[in-house]
Amino acid sequence: MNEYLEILPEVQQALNENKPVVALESTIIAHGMPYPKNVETALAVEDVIRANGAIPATIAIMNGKCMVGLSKEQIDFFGKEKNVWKVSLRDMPYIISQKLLGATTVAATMRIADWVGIKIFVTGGTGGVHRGAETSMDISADLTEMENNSVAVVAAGVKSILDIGLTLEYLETKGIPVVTFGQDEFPSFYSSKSGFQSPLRLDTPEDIAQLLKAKWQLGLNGSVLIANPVPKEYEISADEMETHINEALSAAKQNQIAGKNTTPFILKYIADHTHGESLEANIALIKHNAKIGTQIAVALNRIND
Ligand code: PSU
Ligand code: MN
Repeated sequence: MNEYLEILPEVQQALNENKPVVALESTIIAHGMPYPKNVETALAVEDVIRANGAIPATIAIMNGKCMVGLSKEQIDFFGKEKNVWKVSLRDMPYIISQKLLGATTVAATMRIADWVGIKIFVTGGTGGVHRGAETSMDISADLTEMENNSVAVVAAGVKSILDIGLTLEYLETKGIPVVTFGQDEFPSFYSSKSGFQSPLRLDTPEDIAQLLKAKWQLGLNGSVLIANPVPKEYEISADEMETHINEALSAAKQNQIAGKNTTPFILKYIADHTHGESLEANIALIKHNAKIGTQIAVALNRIND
């Protein structure tokens, strides 16, 4: 395994000393936001994690290795470079053996984080069950991966480009707790509302850390989806987003977008058609997730000592 892993010294030291480490994905850098906002955001998110008492580890693939922790220069490189694959689990062996550049999705990032013992992973939004999945069978490997390893994910819910109801059903089937931080309703990324009740609610990072400790000590392996609503001042109403989402979905259909291109196409379409408003919300919510996620990582570290 070591043959395929490269851990940044700062991250390795934190792991050795049992200090809290928070994982970050790189698909959001390479495919989720335009340059230079993507790089600025990735670096700002790392700063939030440090300011709250943990070490950030942005994960990506290069030179045949899973990189756990990137330097500022490497983050800038991934943000600028055009030739970066979006790498989910099925793509990993190809990208690694061919020594290509890979930005890791939630699924691939979680798997790599799990290998090195990182317990908390922060992102913007995860994949899920797509609208129309009953005929397309498009269910993100992010969900199957949540069943397979014990890394908790902090996200602002799932975007309503997905079928939120089916996504919650799927998570229930797989035994994955879904906990919303500080409110009863499950959030939908741009909006704190989704029309769906959150299966669980907790109001402090300490309580969430206690839930994680109990789950894993009970031998209930698998992830926990921690939903952290977008800060109020950046929220875009679910009704307003619905119009953009429907347009994006029909554009995807017209352009015969399928498979792994579906999510990036829809995300880009929405970003292009909401005049930057959605990008600002996206940046604000991921920083907020980094803050709450780090507080959970620090609390978990304390109670596990
Ligand atoms: N949803 C978002 N922003 C993102 C993604 C999803 O709101 O950046 C990215 C993440 O990297 C996620 C991936 O893991 O898309 C899911 O892709 P797919 O639906 O093809 O599994
Ligand atoms: Mn898919």
